[in-house]
Amino acid sequence: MPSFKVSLLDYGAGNVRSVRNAILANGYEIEDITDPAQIAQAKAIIFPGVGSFGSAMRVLQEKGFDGPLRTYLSAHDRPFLGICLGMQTLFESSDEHEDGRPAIPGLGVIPGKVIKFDSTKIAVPHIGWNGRIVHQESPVLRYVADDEDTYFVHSFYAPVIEENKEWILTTTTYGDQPFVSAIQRGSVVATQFHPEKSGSTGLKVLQGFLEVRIAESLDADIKTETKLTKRVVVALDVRSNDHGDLVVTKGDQYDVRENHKEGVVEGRGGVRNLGKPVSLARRYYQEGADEIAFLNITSFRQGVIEDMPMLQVLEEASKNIFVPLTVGGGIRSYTEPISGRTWSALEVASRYFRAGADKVSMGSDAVHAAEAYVASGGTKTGTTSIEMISRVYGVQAVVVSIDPKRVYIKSKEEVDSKHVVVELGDDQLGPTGERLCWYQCTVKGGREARNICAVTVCKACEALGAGEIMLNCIDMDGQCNGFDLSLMRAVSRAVSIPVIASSGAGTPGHFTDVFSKTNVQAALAAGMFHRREVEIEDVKAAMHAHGTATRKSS
Ligand code: 1PR
Repeated sequence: MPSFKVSLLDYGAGNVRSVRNAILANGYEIEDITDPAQIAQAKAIIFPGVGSFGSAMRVLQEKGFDGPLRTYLSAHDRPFLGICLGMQTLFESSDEHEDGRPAIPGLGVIPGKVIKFDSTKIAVPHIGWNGRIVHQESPVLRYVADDEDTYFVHSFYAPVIEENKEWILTTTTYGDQPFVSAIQRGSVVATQFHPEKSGSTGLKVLQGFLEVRIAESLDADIKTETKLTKRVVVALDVRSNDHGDLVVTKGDQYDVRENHKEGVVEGRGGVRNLGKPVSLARRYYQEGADEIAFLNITSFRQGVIEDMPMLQVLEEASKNIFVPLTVGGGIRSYTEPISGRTWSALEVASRYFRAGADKVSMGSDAVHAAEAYVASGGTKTGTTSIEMISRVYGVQAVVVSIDPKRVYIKSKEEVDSKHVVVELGDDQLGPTGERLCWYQCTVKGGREARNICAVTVCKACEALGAGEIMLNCIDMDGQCNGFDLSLMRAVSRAVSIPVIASSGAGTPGHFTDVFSKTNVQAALAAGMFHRREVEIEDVKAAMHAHGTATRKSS
């Protein structure tokens, strides 16, 4: 049993539950730093930065943590692990400011300024599993093989410059941009990637850190490149069945009821039950899923805060699933019918982040926000859920999940000129041979169609501060005929944030298709994995054989 407790610097801005769980999984106890005086006494500090650089530094200053931290870090001989923003705050400054507030300098331990990736060249944020080039012999990485990927999610990065070379432990390449992905000097370590979200690889990094010894620092020497892998995401559509049990279900074009007579409700079959959310998610983590999404598909019927089971699902799942968890369904402002108490979308999201979610995904609310944004000629009010949540938790924490369906047309003139019309492939023609369609957005789980197209919604949501698009397609959902490549192409060309292709996967080849024929960064499947028709390792093997970068599951 380790002889010391790990001191966790949790300044209350987001999900540090996973970091806690990862420390516990390594067999260490945790002590929270709530008073600046604890910093000097700490045996090892872990600082998981969450939110934006400006807000993190402001909170550190307000709580009086910044001075003691600088002292703790100054001799490089006290164990410290900064994670993500916790690494960036070690630099002198950042281009990431809080809206309307003056720039705040960083802790200034490492020379250099943190800057933003160029979204005209690559999708921003950099989200997903990528490798690293090791520049120092370090005990922190002693249990990790060179080809094991780790999970990144960030829009800003620390460039490699002459002045910080002696700090560099690893670098990583995104597009053709190398950046600092980990630093170490003595016992001070920090990673741009998230060990707590990097599966068993991340747990081994934590283990290495907690056993840290002083490493020799070497000059950085950039030799080669790493590659962001394409992610395989599993979605669990969750709802109560007719007996009130929370189950993972799966629809055909969003209809989740069996067609047979057993358990008939209102003349229709019962809700398909494909398993329990937490145990199924655990299975997918162990089998190598790069990310897991829980979608509460009936949340429009009830408030999410009343929906305690989903919060419990997140709490349980995050105990031993160390890859990113997204939760969607009902992320919007909400008034409780009996008490009249109103929850803002930000408060709802905060509950989920505290329960263990890394990202929240918004469906209906995002479509309504996009409609208002377009109607106002592109004015941001600062009050939409997307804006409020991304301001506090960062754009990378805000996913927009939309549910479009095709509207076939014979010619562009038939349709409002504001809709983006897409040409269909020969195998995708409409019922009477239509070669064109527009993708109409829906809300309430596909029940209500809106007069706005998917491309417009995605562009508007990006402008409002969404960091990623989960792009479903009702026509393809559950059909196992492959992703809607026309839709994926149209949206991934129109936005510069990452797109997750969803709906329709039935074979490993569907993944290699969508990755080779469109610019999406991730692809999601549900039914084929739930029914065990295809295993995650089959998908990854096909991607590997096809030359698509994929994370080796460790
Ligand atoms: O509108 O913010 O409350 O969010 C509701 C969320 O629930 C949205 O993300 C919406 O997509 C989802 N949702 C609502 N109703 C359904 C339904 O199926 N009846 N599920 C639903 C959407 C889409 C994917 C599905 C893929 C892959 N499901 O999650 O898993 O299509 O399936 P496949 O691989 O089997 O083809 P809000």
